[in-house]
Amino acid sequence: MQRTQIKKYRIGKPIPTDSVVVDVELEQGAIPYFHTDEPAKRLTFSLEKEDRVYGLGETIRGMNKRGWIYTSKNADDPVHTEDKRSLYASQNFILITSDKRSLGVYVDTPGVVTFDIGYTKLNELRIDFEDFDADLYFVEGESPLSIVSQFRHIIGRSYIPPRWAFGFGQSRWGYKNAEDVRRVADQYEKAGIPIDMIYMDIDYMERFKDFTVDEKAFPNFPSFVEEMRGRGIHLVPIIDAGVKIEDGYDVYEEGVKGDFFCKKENGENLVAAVWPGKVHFPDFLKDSAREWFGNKYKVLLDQGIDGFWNDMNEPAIFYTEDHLKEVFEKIEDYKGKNLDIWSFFEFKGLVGSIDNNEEDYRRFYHEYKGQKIRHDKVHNIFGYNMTRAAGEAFEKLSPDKRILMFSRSSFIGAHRYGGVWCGDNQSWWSHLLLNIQQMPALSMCGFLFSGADIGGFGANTTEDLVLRWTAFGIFTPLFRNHAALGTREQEMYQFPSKDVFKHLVELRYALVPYLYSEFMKAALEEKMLFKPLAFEYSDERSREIEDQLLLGDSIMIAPVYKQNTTGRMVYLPEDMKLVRFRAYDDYDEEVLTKGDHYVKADLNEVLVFIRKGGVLPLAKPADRTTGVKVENLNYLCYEAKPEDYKLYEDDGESRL
Ligand code: MIG
Repeated sequence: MQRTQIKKYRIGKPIPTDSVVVDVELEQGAIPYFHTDEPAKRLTFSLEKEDRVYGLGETIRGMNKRGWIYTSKNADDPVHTEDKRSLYASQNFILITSDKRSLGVYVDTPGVVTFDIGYTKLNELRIDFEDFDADLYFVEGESPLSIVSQFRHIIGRSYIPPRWAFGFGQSRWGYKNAEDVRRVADQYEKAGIPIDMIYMDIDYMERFKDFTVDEKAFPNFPSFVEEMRGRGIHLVPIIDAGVKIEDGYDVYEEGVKGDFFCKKENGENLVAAVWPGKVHFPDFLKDSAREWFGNKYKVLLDQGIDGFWNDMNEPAIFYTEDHLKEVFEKIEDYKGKNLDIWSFFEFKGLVGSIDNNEEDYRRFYHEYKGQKIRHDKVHNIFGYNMTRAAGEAFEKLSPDKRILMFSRSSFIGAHRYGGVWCGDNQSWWSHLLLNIQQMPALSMCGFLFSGADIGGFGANTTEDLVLRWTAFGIFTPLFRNHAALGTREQEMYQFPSKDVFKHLVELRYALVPYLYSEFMKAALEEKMLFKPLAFEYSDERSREIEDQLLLGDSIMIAPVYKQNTTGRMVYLPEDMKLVRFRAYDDYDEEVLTKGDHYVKADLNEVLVFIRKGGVLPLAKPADRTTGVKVENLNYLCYEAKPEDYKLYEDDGESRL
């Protein structure tokens, strides 16, 4: 542990989060670097003009977080616009850096924290607390990368998925039965587009009950799972946080009997409503409940399932029984009255704010580490502990084989048990850019196995957006096309350019040896997988590049994220070799000099830049990742030899 230059300070009496797994001695004395304003529950840091601030994991806006205000308060909000302050995650790690200094700060508290990074005052970083209780970790180091790696060391090793999870996955909310799923597989096979996974959204369940399968829609489920496995396809079902209240439903009955659900002040189980109708929430913070819920995944593991995605775990609440009652009572008051404008707005707000209502998060309690704690105080670690429930259980239920797991809601610590997807984005070009910008911040916080819904989840997409998004998605570990119920169908085979999609996905499969190697190095050596240019190049221009990424040690990528363009400006911090791919075996190469270039990239082309000394191994693609071999690789090099590349290899499924 002593290789770290980490200092830990404490304010107040923080509720532990278990996000840090290495013992760091507590320092006494005043908090360094920041000015502490106890009555205001605020820490202040003066930013110099040159300082850039990175981090916060999955959130809105650019890579350099300066100039906005972000609140860690996990939210089920499907409209990820620039004006928002919170998304589904709380990943409270930031890095302040300039030529003169670099400092990492981790704010460890499950409570609400606001990072005002030059919002109120351009040159001030304020960290505001709802409760002034937190462990603060200050990480010094000579470079951003060394700071991140020290930080990653104290939060423990990132989750490692099975190698097949690096394949392509198709998803859509609305596949209703086995026939729908078969059709997806058939169409991908017909189009010759590789695929490893088909995701099952809430409709596979019997009336949205966790750990059930609708018998009518999926008769003899285990044999269907086997049938799909026979075709080389993994089915990946969704699990929601709420457990349906229904007599005779074993999960509900066990939960009541075992005292595993979240309770109201009066000791009764909270009644909320989500997709299943009325539900109780498992108290994932309570050890016994976490263990119980985790073991439930066995029901599906036993039927041949080996991957899951955890949803609605902020938790999202459509309404609570108690709040709904109050709303109806208040509505009675309005009835028959001549509403003035203000009462009208009040009335409208009453009904309009029923879901994910602030008050509701104060209506229930957890039993956490032997204490009764109101939900809002630990809200941000709820989803984390759902994923932890699964992750801890998988170690016992599947001691030999890795299980695919990723979650919507997260907090640092959850990165040890699963990855994340970036929630309900929209089919907007701006969200393709957002996806690019989220990746390095996720790497900083340990969430290596991550990605966003390719093509966009909400709203109707367009073919060119799906193409461009796929051309970026082939580089993200989680590579999944997913869309919302009611939106335009966006499976690749829905579009005329099936061949282009085929070439893109084949290129992904050709990249699997590289992606898997770099991913594993990032996990095992506590490195970043995606890096902003400025983390490796010290020139001024690199600091302002917000739409290019370093991926692993060999390459830089520059995705096209604007509509109606046939190329883009690319900044090269040093000479690099451009490889313009039309297919894994059809590309041209050209050395470009340091500086700005307008680089052509049509809808069927992908730009990869090999760095000096970089080696990019390419495999022969296959229909499934299992067919992608590491023998006879084609090595693309720039001022390097194939032998210079350290390929990481293992069986892709044993636990490490
Ligand atoms: O209220 O399960 O983010 O991926 O398709 C919506 C249905 C619930 C939200 C997830 C999305 C999923 C959807 N879910």
